[in-house]
Amino acid sequence: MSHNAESTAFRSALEVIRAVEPRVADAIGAELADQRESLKLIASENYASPATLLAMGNWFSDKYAEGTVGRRFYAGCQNVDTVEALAAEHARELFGATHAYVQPHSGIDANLVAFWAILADRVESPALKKAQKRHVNDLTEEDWFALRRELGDQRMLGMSLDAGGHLTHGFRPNISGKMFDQRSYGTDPATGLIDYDRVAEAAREFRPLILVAGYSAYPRKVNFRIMREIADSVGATFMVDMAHFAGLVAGKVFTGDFDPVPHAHIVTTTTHKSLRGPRGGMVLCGPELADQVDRGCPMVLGGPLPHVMAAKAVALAEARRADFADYAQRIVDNAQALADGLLRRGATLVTGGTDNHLVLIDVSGYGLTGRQAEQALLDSGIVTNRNAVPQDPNGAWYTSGIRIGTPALTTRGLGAAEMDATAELMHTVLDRTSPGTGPDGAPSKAKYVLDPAVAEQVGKQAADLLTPFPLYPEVNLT
Ligand code: DSN
Repeated sequence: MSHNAESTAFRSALEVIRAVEPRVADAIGAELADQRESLKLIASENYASPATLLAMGNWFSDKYAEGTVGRRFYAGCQNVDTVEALAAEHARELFGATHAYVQPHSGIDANLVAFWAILADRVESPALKKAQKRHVNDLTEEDWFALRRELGDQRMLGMSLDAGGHLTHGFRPNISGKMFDQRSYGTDPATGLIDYDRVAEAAREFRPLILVAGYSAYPRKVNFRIMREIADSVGATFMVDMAHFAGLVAGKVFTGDFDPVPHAHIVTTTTHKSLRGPRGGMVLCGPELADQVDRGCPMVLGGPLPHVMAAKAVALAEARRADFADYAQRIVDNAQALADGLLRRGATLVTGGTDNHLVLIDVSGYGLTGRQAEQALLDSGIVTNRNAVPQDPNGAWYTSGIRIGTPALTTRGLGAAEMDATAELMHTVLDRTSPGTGPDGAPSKAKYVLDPAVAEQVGKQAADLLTPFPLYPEVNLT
């Protein structure tokens, strides 16, 4: 049987891997099979192109390249320079940014780079100035205490976790929660929307060094022009984490007040969510912060991953093509079709709908916790994740919400009709699931009851829905 280039590439790669550790080759093949069969609604996941995936599996992985393009701490980085410069150029052009730093390994890393750049730029710290000029051995214990004192009580204002903010915006389980004195802004309890007057009030009271905008579970656009005005009014640096919606910015669905790049002092992102690139992070900024951002490695990052930067260059080149704008628009159209379908069937949605790539269902309307709903949906072949809703009575572990998103299914080619069918399947499962009890008969937030015949039937329908939209149709491993 003759194969196209993609099939040949992946088949050959698996053959080479199988000769060394067949279980790894099997797991890679199984992962493709599982992804092909799942109705994947995880809002932060996507499917990178074969070109992007292949750009990561090569000898760039062998290279150390601390430093920046043309200024490395290792010899022989000329080819790494080529791919890093290309990725940065594509990022600048795509987002209209002055400076792009493409080394961060993840979103957390990108945020750490940004936090440190802002601290180093903004905080009047004689100890920091000294520490940056002198060798560590020349610093006294008193210098170190001063450094911690001077940097240690800086303030950050970000979106609260239950309103859809992210852990890395100053919350306890993340280092940012130890670095900063953090306060949160929530959403209006009646509408679920950001109340910009309340954000301005919180900023006036708290006087943060950094105002952070960005979310992982807020289903609406954010007006970054207003947020910048708020930041300016209190002298804060305005940072946007666009990890979730970078693809919508790249595809020019979010423009004007809703495009963070012209409004923020610094923008961070991951590259693997709606942007559909390899797993990684990135920072965009103006000239004021560029020097500090470029010190990300070794300040907070380990050695750059040149193979991932190569893949970032490929994915960003793809995102600059005209068809990416069409893809980005379809992500939002699909999310709205899914939201409408759920609403019509009686579901409660946080904010009553969506204008981005994600929908947050308040499953307490079905009498369930997020944990029960997530598992019942998974039993039925629908992959989602549970998420807190604003003022969630069930906390961050059990939650009362299910977050769903459309970047992945849109990549497969599903459209509005399939979103309505998906809404029907989800509603059927949620409607037919009831809370279970623990071994002692007491109500449980984790146990649930769902007739296995319903789960099986929905699973079959979910699989049928995917059949006309094969994942990676260009890759045949058999
Ligand atoms: N884990 C990502 C998400 O699912 O939103 C964000 O870090």
